[in-house]
Amino acid sequence: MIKTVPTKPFEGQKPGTSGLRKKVSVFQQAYYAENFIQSIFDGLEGFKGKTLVIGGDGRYFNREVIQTTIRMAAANGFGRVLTAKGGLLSTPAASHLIRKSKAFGGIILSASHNPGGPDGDFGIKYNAGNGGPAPEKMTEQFFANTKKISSYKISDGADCNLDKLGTSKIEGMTIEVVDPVSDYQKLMETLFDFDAIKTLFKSGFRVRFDAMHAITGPYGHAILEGALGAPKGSVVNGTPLPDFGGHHPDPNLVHAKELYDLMMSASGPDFGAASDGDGDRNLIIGKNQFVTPSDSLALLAANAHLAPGYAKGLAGVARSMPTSCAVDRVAAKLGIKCFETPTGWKFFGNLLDAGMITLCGEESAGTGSNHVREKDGLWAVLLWLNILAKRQQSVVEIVREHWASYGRNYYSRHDYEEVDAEAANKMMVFLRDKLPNLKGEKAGALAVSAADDFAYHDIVDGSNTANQGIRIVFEDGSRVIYRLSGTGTAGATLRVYVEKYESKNLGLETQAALSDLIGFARGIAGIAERTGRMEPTVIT
Ligand code: G16
Repeated sequence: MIKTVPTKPFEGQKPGTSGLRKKVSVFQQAYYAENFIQSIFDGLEGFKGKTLVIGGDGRYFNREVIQTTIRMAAANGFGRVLTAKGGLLSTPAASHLIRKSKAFGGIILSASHNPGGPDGDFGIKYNAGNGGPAPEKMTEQFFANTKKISSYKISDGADCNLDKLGTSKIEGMTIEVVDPVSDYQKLMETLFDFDAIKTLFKSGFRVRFDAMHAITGPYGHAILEGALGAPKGSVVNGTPLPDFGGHHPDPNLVHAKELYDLMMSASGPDFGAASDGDGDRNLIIGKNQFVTPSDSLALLAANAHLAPGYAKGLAGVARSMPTSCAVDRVAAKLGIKCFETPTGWKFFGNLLDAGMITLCGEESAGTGSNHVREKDGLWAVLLWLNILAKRQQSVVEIVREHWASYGRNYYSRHDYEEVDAEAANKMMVFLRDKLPNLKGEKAGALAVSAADDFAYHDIVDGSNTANQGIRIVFEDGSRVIYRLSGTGTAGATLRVYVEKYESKNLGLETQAALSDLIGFARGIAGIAERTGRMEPTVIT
């Protein structure tokens, strides 16, 4: 039976960079998840009888909200729900399933790289029929709906058996539980030279893929160890756990330190990689060579033609504004366009849909292509393996050759986590006010040539997005950028991005190469005085 349950608005159900993310305890309040899901459905038009994909990264509370979402989808009039065994779908696999099944859209339950478990984070986001995160206009509508919601619709039918593949019904709506990996694997087989990668593994090449007890474990086992023949044990932490084994599933040098240390040791394998909670981010480390996400994007763009799926070349590329300009140099050499978008994968969607770009990426460990409308961690790993198999060189050789021909964009991000939100906001206002007076200011010998608050005009749909980060550009193209994170769940996270281009000095230590710019960034914003923090929490 379908019930209409009275409810009332909750404060602050505003979706951030990637949907609504809050502590599990917040989502566990009565009707909290229901309110947001109903606000999403109320913001959509024309879905009656259509298909909705539902999946999550397996974190604590995933199963409960999947059942709730299924019951609410039935009550609101969807014709079919597609979900995967255990309710587990990586974000890129969900994007693919939406596209392949021509679904109306999808609900993805994840807080991405944020910690899980009862004290961790949870999240809900909506992806549209193109497989990509809902555009700004839609998320604004969802938010507006949360402020006026008075009831939600739900079926009181029984729970769906998520552990058995097959079809069942609730209120006349069909529920199909599918295998989470097989469709995604088939897609990867169309893009990459699996035979070449198999031969690479047969030759003794060794890989370690750290799935961080998150969603990519089953995908890694099936594709890397199964289809491609990497030795068993190449995939570690491959069983998804609701609390990610107590770890923080963020594939960076802090949270994947064990992998990093192994890759820097004499006994390490040839190639190391990791992916995050929901499988859309990637970390790439060669033997003795960490590859920054910005460099990885540039390297993949320069070498993508070596994979069958990209053999015809790239239509164009895109990067988020804070991502280093390394890929711009590759685009210039290839004679293709490079677009600069605000942070957030949703901004790539229109460019991908319009066929204007093939590859895109962000400094926050996300790289992807037109094969889905999300960034894709395992895809990036497979493209790297395809390139390594074809070039028959090590990661370090490929990276060094790249820098030798394009120069090197030294790059680092300094994060100040859980700072007082009011202090952080005030600092951004202070910087914004200071913009007109920054020209000519010096960082060491370098002078500021331009400064703005990044605004984006989407040439596909004509929309404008303002206040996307304070950007200070120096005369040699070096940059200092300030932005407040849109994915944190406690206080504010201030991100300071620092970049310097060098055409000749290619072997410097990164923080040393950037030291003048780092001192400048801290000084003009008054970070210590305003936030009480002398040093960042995380440096990547
Ligand atoms: C999300 C978006 C990314 C974006 C990142 C930024 O990542 O999907 O496109 O780069 O947020 O995070 P922040 O606002 O904290 O800098 P994810 O992996 O958390 O979904």
